[in-house]
Amino acid sequence: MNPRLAGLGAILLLAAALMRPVPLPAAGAAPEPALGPPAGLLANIEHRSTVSLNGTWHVIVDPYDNGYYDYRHQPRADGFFRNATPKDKRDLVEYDFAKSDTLTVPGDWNSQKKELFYYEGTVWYQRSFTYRKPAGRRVFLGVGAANYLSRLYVNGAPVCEHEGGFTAFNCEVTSLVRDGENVVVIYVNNQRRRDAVPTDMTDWWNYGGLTRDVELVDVPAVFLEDYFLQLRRGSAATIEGWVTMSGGSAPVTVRIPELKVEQRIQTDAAGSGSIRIEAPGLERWSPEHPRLYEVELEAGGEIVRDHIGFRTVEVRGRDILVNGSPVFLRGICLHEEAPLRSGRGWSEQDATTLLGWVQELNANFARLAHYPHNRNMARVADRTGLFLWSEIPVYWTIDWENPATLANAKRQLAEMIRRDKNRASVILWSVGNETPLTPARLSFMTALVNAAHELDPSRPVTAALETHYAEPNTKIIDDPLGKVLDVLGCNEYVGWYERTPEDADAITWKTVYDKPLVMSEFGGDARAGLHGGTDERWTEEYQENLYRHQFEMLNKIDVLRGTSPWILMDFRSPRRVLPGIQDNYNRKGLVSDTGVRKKAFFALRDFYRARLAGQPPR
Ligand code: GCB
Repeated sequence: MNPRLAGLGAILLLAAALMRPVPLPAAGAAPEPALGPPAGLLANIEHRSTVSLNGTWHVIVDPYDNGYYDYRHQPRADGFFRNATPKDKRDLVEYDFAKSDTLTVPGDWNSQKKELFYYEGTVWYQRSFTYRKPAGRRVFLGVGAANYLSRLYVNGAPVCEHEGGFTAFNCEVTSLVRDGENVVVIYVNNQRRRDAVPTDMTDWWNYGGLTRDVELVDVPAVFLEDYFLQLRRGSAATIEGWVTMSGGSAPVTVRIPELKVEQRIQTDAAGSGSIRIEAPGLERWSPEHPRLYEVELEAGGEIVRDHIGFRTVEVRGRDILVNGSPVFLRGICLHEEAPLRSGRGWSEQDATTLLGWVQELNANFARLAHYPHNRNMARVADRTGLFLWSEIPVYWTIDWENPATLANAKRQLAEMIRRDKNRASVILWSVGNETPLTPARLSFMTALVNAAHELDPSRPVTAALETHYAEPNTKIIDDPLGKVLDVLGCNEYVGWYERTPEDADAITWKTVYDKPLVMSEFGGDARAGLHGGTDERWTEEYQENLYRHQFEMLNKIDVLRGTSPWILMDFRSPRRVLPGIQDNYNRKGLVSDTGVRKKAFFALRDFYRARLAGQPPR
């Protein structure tokens, strides 16, 4: 067993232990401050025994947080989470979920109701469900994402609180759910805050709400909570990893039927155990051959099934090696913006459409900007064969000196890694985007890089850096953060925010690091259907010309090992207000928000085709 993997197991166990729910007071007692943190995240929740709570929820829009605080700004014992109804004719209850409006879950509220388009504040979600409580089993309420701050209540009792709008969490509700009718109330608040992650200024729409699946999952009293399985670095057939049980220790059997291998391990007193399986004949996963194996993990009287691809990824000198061979990442960035309709994307269909467009570009890589995307993205990428870069929303100017902000960023990093660590498609964890060169930021970001390495020693860590001119025509990458990164990401906007597209021809690049570079952003805006000269901003011709000059420049960078221009599809941003052109959309997409491919789409497709054919990319 790789000792660093053993370290990962220990860290995740510790994190899981720290994240146990606190004991809950009975309904009727003062509810605050009883909202504990979530439980440890159950790996692969989607393939366990679940009951979906997706669908129609009643909602109360509460801009003054009146359902949470009293008029002295104290948390109310009789908040909306009680889901109260008047006991008699005299009783005063000033809300009524049953008569309130509804929203569909999953889904952001902004794109569902015109009056909520710009709304940033609190919305209370409520729904009832009939449940048959499975005997002897533990029950968890799982939320794929709630942007940004959420508080969960079941049958009037507090369950847990979660901060962060793009990561999954689950909370134990075993003692709160009952046979028959149950009610779940979820408070969701998407107010932007200076000290939050992300902070109050971004270039994307702050879609609020229960934006991903909500489900109940039931597991045995002693159950397999988490596991990690991957090829040992440098090996073609040795699978290593670990498992952690919750609620006690129990034997775990790991099986890969197609490879006819099986290992039974006894977990230790803390419920953890390590795995090492020799699997001769294993076919490794790659974009050209996205081979997945059904893996069975049997523990606590049930079998958890997953589909896992096995591959190695490492950095050697200036190269990114996958399965020991150097790769060039032919990529594109994308937001989690729903294709062909507006709003946050969340479904498998959304993932299939977006990643289908990525593959149409002859790409093998997508940078999921600027936060962890929904679980379908990595699943679809695993199946269809795409490398992914997955990022936390440490974006622009975070509150670098605030220890709570760092703790929050670390939590989101751990949640991102915990959910997707078994996905072969994910080859890079990114700890942030375009952060400024200050000492406070350097120590904040370094702490994140170290945390990512500890949590997952199997993958390289990157970040999208900024660059500057060392000489009039020489750009240099010398951000001190580069020292601790495995792969350098770099964003540049030659031809859009600086200089002209043609100026790119004369620009050369230098880096003080002998490491692989991914040009993680470049591009410019074009309104689909707007035509004109190559010197006319906002036209498709301008954007296409910009891409062509970028290709010239990029071809000369010797450490370049990948490109992910900005961006696959136009996306909503309140910063983009130019009437008739932007209309609240960032128009740097190669595809419009209605699915129209712009000229630059085809230019990039040809550039990647040449790269694929092994010709010097043009
Ligand atoms: C950037 C950011 C990205 C923006 C983009 C733009 O550098 O990383 O989030 O949307 O530029 O269009 O300005």
